[in-house]
Amino acid sequence: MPIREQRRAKDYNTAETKMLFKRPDDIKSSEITPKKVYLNRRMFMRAGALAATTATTAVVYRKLNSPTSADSPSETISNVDRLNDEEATRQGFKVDEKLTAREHITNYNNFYEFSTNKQSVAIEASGFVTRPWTVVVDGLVGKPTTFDLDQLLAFPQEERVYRLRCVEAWSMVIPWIGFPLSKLLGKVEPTSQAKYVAFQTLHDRQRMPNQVTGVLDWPYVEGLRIDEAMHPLTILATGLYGETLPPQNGAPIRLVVPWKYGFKSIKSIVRIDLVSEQPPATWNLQAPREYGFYSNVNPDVDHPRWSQRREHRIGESIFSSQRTLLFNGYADQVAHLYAGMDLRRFF
Ligand SMILES: Nc1nc2c(c(=O)[nH]1)N[C@H]1C(S)=C(S)[C@@H](COP(=O)(O)O)O[C@H]1N2
Ligand SMILES: [Mo]
Repeated sequence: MPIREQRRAKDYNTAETKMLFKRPDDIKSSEITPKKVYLNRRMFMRAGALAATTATTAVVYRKLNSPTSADSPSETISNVDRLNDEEATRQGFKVDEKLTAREHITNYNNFYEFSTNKQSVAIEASGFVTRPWTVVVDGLVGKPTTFDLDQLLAFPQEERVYRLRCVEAWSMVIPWIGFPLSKLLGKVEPTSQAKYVAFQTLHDRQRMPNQVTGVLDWPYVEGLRIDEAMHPLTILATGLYGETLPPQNGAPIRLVVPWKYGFKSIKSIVRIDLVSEQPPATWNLQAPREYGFYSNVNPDVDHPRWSQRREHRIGESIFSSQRTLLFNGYADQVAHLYAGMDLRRFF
């Protein structure tokens, strides 16, 4: 048996398979990839823009015969609140666009703690153990609290269908499950000095093997202004396609801020601090000229090395692209947060 097959078989045998939740009714089973299906092809190759190595805007695809991606066992999520479509669309909670297939969402990932190769993240992360897990919420709050996973899953879970726009000019449409970050912050009672929220990913070289490299400063950190953090579109995601998050998508809990470039949506969070000053953010520290703290999706602000005017929707024809929208299409909901700010200066 090839070594990778062995490893996957082992991971499946030891992983939890407890059925926690039920799949939402409105997701057709045909859209859901059966568990334990391995893709026999490499899906997409794109120059690693974030890796700061290559900077081509050409999208290059290759088909290979060797299996390069894996799916991981996950649990179904039940008791998911769903708004009626009209209200959900008005609030930006549900975009009326074709969902990206689950196999793409779970096999084309940026998660540098496991690999800088998008097609390898799923395999490298497949044995990632996410129970027990705690998120410490601390800092300028009245009630510092450590939440375990069951407490986080006890927040009423909602479905959100959001666009995800990576700074590398590709995008997806993802049906997340999660809950507003504002609900969590409400529990800890931020003080009036709290102006920003700082987030931290797990730092554990044993469990996140690529943290032995210096490709980024670990742990991965991110931040939001408090009004951004409290915005109803900002969620902590616990699942996608009706099931708990696969490791490669940031299990067991990650941030999703749909009007910002994907790197703001920090994965596998263990710590959230309410702070008074703008907190550090990994890609901003890495290359401040290229990745701003705000990083709102903006087709008019080019990356220094490529245009942000258009994006390739993963799963669509390899030759197709579409216009990128200001605030990733969420301007009606969020533009007011930046009234009076020069969007070119605060990029
Ligand atoms: N901890 C951590 N969070 C991360 C990243 C990462 O490398 N490490 N990559 C970011 C980037 S660049 C993107 S585009 C999204 C990708 O999320 P997805 O793999 O679920 O699509 O995760 C973001 N969150
Ligand atoms: Mo990204």
